[in-house]
Parts: sequence; C-alpha cells; structure tokens
Amino acid sequence: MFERIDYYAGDPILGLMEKYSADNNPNKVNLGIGIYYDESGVLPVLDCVKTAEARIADPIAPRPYLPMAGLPGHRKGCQELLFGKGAQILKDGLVATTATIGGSGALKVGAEFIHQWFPQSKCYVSDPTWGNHIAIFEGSDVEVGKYPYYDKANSSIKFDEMIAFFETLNKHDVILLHPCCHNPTGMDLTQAQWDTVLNVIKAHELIPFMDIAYQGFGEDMDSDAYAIRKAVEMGLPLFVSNSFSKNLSLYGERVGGLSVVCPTADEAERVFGQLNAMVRRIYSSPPSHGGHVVDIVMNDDALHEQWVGEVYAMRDRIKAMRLKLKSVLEAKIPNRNFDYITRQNGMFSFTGLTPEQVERLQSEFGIYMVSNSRMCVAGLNTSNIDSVANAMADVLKD
Ligand code: KET
Repeated sequence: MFERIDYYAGDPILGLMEKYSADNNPNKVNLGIGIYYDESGVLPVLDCVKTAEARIADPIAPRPYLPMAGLPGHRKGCQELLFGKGAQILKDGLVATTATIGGSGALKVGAEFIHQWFPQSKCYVSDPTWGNHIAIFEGSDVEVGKYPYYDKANSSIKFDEMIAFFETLNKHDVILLHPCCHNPTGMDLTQAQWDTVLNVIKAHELIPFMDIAYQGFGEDMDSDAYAIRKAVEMGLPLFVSNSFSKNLSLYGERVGGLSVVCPTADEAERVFGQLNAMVRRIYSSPPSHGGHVVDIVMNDDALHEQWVGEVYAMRDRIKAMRLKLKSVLEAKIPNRNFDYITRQNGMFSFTGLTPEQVERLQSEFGIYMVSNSRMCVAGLNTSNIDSVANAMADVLKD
C-alpha cells in the first residue's frame, strides 16, 4: 500500500542537527542550525523568560483553548515590536495580527492566504534564501521564483540586478524580503537601498512579505525593523512574519506572529477574519504556554527592558566571535580577504567554502555547517573558536 511513497531525503538544516547529535567526537562543534549558544556552549534560558515562567507556574492555571489568533497580549507584543509602540497604524486599527506557531507557522498561514486571495501571484525569494521559504510557499501551491541577491565572487549584494529584476514583475507578485540578518548570507541592504527597493515595490504594485526572525541581532530592535516601518510610512500593504524563537530563545515553544498591514480598518478586519479561518483549518489555535511567555515579557515594561538587554548581549557576543574568527583566519592565510565575516549581520556567516570543504570539516574535525557553506557564528565561543579557525584554514589551504 505504501510502497509507492517516496523516501524523504531529510532537511539540510534539521538533518544536520540529528547527524551532529549522533556524532561521538568529543570535540564536535555545531555551527549548523540557527540557534544561539552562550559562551559555555549552552542554549540559554533568558532571565526575563525565567521570571515569566515563575509567574505562569504560580498558580498553575487551567489550559483552555486559545482564540484562533492567540493571546491578545501576544499579538500586541508582535505589533509593538515590529511597528513601534504607539504607531499610528496600530491606533488606526490597520494591522491584522495573528499569533502563530513560530515564524514557520506565520509563513505558512501567509502563504495559504496568498494562495486563496491572490491566486495569480507568484512569490519571489532571494537567491539564496532559507530553504524552507521555498518549501512553505510551494507547499501552499504558490509558484516560487528567485530574484538575484548574493554575489558570491565579491561577497556582496547584486543590488542593481535585483532592482532591474523587480521591475519586470507583475502587479501583486509577492517579494519575500529579510528586513535584517539575511539567512543564509548575513548580507543586509542599507537603509538607502531599502528605500529604493520599496519605491520599486510601490511603483509596480508588488506585495512585500517581510520575514523577520532575528530582530535585535543585527543593529538594534528599531534599526532592524527599518524596512518594515519605512514600508508603513510609504503606505504600502505589507505582510510581516516574525519569530520569537531566536530573540526570546524559545525555539521549542514555537512562538511567532503574522501581521498584515492594510489600507483601511475595514480591510484589516476582513483580513483578520480570513487569517482566523486559515488558522482554524490548519491547526485551530496556537499552543498557549509560549504565548503566555511572550505576553508577559512583551507587556511588562521592566521585563521588556531586561529582555532587550539580553538580546543585545547575545548580539554583542556574536559580533565579538566574528572579529576573533576574522583575525585568526587572516593570521593563518594572509593573502586571503576575510572582511566579509564582519560585514555580515546576525547569526550567520556565508563562508564561501565548497561543499567538499564543508564535508571535510565535518568528517575530519567534527565541525558541522550547512552544505551551502553557512556557518552559525552563534555556535562559536572562546573555547572552540581557535580549533574551528584552524580547521577552516586547513581546508581552505589544501
Ligand atoms: N524565517 C527565517 C529567515 C529563519 O531563518 C527561520 C529559522 C524561520 C523563519 C523559522 O522560525 P521558527 O520560529 O523557528 O519557525 N531558521 C533556522 C532554523 C530552521 O531551519 O528551522 C535556521 O535557518 O537554521
């Protein structure tokens, strides 16, 4: 009966995590999946989250189903983080937000919405992008294309090519953008470049879909949301998927949100209703535990401030690791340019290693990075950075 079912080749990122876990090399280093580990190589529980958990646990409360759109405080937390506290569009009721099962859930609900209400639209993703972007949109029967983005030879962005490409697209085509900390390249647009992109989007009536999974890991909470807020200022309709997996270190709780910015409050209400309908038919309503953590941390001023500080500490540790990695590699291979390591933002560095070199790092040194050469810099720490840099230098020299 099931013989005709294809084998699943596995996911390039999650599969790597499994392979890493099964490796019994005592010196193994996980630089694959986008997870922040602290200086001791441990996945942190943020202090603000510990306080929120203590409140949730005392007294232990009943667990009813949440509304389809999740907790109101979770939704408000997403909105204020993305659009700014007191933003006029929030006062005017122009944003339809649903809490979602992680950033992935937000993308899925958004993709389903686009499939149903914009059936002619194609979705264009950066070349390269997070692999699951393509899988999620194709899984919702949205045709996916790629726009030029990363110039491998120069470790830079093909900006002019990208703009020229956008100009060829059809009205209401969707452009999936990374507002900060581009995955996998770490190469972000400047604010002036964002302005140009958004002007083209406006002129051609394209639909921007911004996926922000690393807010706070680039520059700061507000600068990382520049593209989102600029699009709002320009009066563009906009989809935003956000994830709290990384910046609240709540990976397994699956917390995120999908927000759709609409021209009028009436349209926002219609969209909100349809988002509810999408959620109902996919998973009914989101899980409550992580939603309560988000609600508490985002809506308590003192905890929110503490949280921002904790995110910036993670950001700063990653930046310090970039500097260290660059300096060790430069010392080892003086004739090669490693500036790209500190020009890139967020958790990832796109190292440009060949698949063979990535494979050698894994089999000879127990160092795991994604085969497209993406390294999660947040997996480096002062104890493993020298051995990682030495191993990289070794495979690069041969
Ligand atoms: N968007 C982007 C850009 C992203 O990198 C991730 C996760 C997500 C959405 C999903 O967020 P979540 O809240 O976990 O559903 N990326 C890392 C983990 C993964 O592949 O699932 C990664 O790229 O390693």
